[in-house]
Amino acid sequence: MTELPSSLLEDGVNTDRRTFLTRAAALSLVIPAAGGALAACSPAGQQRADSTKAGPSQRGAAAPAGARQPHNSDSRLDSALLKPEHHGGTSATGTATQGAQSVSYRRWDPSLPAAATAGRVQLHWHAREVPVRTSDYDIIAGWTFEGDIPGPLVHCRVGDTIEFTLTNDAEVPHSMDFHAAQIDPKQAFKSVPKGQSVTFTFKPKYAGAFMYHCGTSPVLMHIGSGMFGAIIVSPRAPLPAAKDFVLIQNEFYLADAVNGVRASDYQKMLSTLPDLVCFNGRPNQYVKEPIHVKVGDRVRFWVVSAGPSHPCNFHVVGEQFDRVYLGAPPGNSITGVQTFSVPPGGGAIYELVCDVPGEFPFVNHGFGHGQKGAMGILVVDS
Ligand SMILES: [Cu+2]
Repeated sequence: MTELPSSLLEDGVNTDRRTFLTRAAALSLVIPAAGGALAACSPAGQQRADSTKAGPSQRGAAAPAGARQPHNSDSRLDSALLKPEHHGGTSATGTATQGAQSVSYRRWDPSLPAAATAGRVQLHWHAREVPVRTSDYDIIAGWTFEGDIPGPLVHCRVGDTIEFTLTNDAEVPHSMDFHAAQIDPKQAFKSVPKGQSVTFTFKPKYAGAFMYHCGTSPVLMHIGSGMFGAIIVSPRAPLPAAKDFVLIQNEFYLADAVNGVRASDYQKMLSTLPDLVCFNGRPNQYVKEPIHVKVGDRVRFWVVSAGPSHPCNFHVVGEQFDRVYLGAPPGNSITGVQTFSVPPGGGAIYELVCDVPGEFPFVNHGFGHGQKGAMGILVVDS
């Protein structure tokens, strides 16, 4: 077993890479869970648990005069979740905490699926509030597209027609904002209440790795609770053959567990000090189950930082990027890159050629965030 470079180790101790990373993840996860068990027995914990029963009329109550009001393109549907009496300002709404114990862990496949070939992509997604298991330790009260965090991966080509419908199954109003679209946001990205739908069509003008997210105000709360994903737009002329992977970084800001579920906490989101930072919604998932390629492969990472607030300073230990596309590929590239940052709400494409076998950690080189789960391992088999 190869060793983790000393720069990634505690005090330079020779610790097995995966053991160390897994242990580091466990330390940050187990302790809050224990705190949550205590909170669940306390009056405060009880109040939080009971708050999931609040009805729509309570959530829609008017704010006191003079209170700062969030708003978006349809401010009548803003989520009134910021007041402590409404779910403690957390994502523990509606069905987000129901049936949590039966939710199993699933590795999020980072492989880029083949692009749609018909020139037309029809998507009908549902906004759903459901528990999502992100590790052995945590079940998160998720606000989701299609029941997972991140939402479904979309792969199309420049000029394809994307016909999109969002139906809201959830208690809270939700919406969809595709960064790959050029469209009137007031119409297309409007919030829809439970049981209603919004439909719009667009043609991606540029290739790239684009974020999508719920745009309902406060956007911080909706992205932070899990409503984000990626649409990968390939150029019409194919890029060089490669093993293509998608990494979507996000932060989780979590309250202590109540009945085994951790809700996303809006006040913590405002502090911008996350509990977890993940690639594809699960901390350290590609440390536990690495990505495998072969010597000689060209590897292309399509990286999106969903935030809601932090960049991804993407780096592969023991490698250099032959090319980083800052904008639409195949143009806009720089060569010989060690680390390059993706801003929250942005995307970039990283290419490397695997010249030698080995285990190559890919990390957020902002290690305060890498250590919270934004790490994985690329195994290059001979
Ligand atoms: Cu939403």
